[in-house]
Amino acid sequence: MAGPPGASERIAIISDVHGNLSALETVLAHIRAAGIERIFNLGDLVGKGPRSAAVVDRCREVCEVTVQGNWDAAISEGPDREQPARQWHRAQLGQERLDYLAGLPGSFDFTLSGRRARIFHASQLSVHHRVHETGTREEHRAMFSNTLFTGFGQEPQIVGYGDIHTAYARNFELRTLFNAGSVGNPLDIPLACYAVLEGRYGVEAPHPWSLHFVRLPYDIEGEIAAAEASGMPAIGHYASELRTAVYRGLTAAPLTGSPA
Ligand SMILES: [Mn+2]
Repeated sequence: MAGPPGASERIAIISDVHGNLSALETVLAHIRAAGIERIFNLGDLVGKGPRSAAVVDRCREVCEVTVQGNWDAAISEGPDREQPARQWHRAQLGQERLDYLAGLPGSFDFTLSGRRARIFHASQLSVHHRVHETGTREEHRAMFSNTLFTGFGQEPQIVGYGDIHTAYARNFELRTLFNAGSVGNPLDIPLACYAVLEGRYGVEAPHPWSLHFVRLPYDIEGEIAAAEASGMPAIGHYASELRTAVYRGLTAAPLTGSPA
């Protein structure tokens, strides 16, 4: 249970589930067993994996905050005859879930142990503007600025994001930038990943806080079997990414270019 108001508590930050229900259930069981009650979701609930509808339903049950990802936006935008994979995912989801995905906010601000924190999917500019760990100092600094996309609250000192499916954290210029990695489509280590922020939620005064990452083995072959049974398009790319954590855009095989 959550402690008394102002007590230290943990927030699980999950991201990029991408329709991988096997990985999501493994992560949620771990979060539950750890006694973590708050779950924030950095988006890309859908696409790539076979069970986007079940993932959306599960995330709506358990996530206190969910921001929109680039796949959530692209798939919910509307039908596109040029992209059969998107059509397939739209058909699985149905209109009510598509409307939910289209209506998700872009970013969310909160305070933790006296630090102002902000989460969004990809960057301060949009769900489609990608910033890598190897980006420039200027790109990383800009992640802390206010834009029309983030709104004009107090500028954050902690920024957490998803999108690149690669977990990392770095401190510079009195700020902390972290990426929560990916639950369902990790492209660094082929283990489901989530981040944990611990501190006093909503408390303006300085107190101890911490950030760490959790990596979990899950049933990759079971997930691939579910994808095969579903008749999902681009299953070869999906299976390869789950097994190897190598992005489809970096393989030599002919590709049906899909963004992370
Ligand atoms: Mn993604």
